[in-house]
Amino acid sequence: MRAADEALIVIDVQNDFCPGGALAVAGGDGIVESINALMTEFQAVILTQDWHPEGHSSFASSHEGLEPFSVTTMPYGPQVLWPDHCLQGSQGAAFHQGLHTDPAQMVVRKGFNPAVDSYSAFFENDQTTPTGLEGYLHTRGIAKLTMVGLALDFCVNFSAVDGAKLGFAVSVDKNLCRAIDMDGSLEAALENMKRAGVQLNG
Ligand code: VGL
Ligand code: ZN
Repeated sequence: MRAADEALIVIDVQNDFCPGGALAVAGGDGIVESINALMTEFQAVILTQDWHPEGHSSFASSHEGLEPFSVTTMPYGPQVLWPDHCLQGSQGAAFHQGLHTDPAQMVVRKGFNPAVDSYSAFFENDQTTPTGLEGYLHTRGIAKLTMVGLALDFCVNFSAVDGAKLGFAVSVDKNLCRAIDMDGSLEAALENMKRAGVQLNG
């Protein structure tokens, strides 16, 4: 069993990020059993859930004439536009049915602000609006984070980098992640995490 100051953070293991989903990540469902096994080692388990309202500003469908996977400029900076995904309450937003959700003490929902996307478990994409996870972890006395899930180059990357910036010791188990990998995003994310002091395992 890991120490009491360690937490496992399982990022966005939801149907829409698995094969057959609206924003499928290749092999996304292939990590579920290993994540379940890893959960049994941790006293603290936290899940995140991408959770968008209809017409969310990160959806290409909300921007006349713009295609999914193109990049636009939001007031807070560049934003990739995605197919509609993880609609609040939908089957696509539900956790993969094989994922053990009972061991989790906390589920962090993110991306519910219609005007701002939220890749990171800690901050929305404006990089200032907190999700509350930092306070939750601090008040539980947690200092070390292991992150796994989907997608390695987006939500895992942003969560890991923010965690490290906040002073947590963050490691990412790459074997228990899968990437979208568009336009070199995976390579850039790995570099970004290394630079931020995130330990990359696997
Ligand atoms: C994610 C794109 C849009 C992710 C979420 O979980 O990595 N990627 N929303
Ligand atoms: Zn999303």
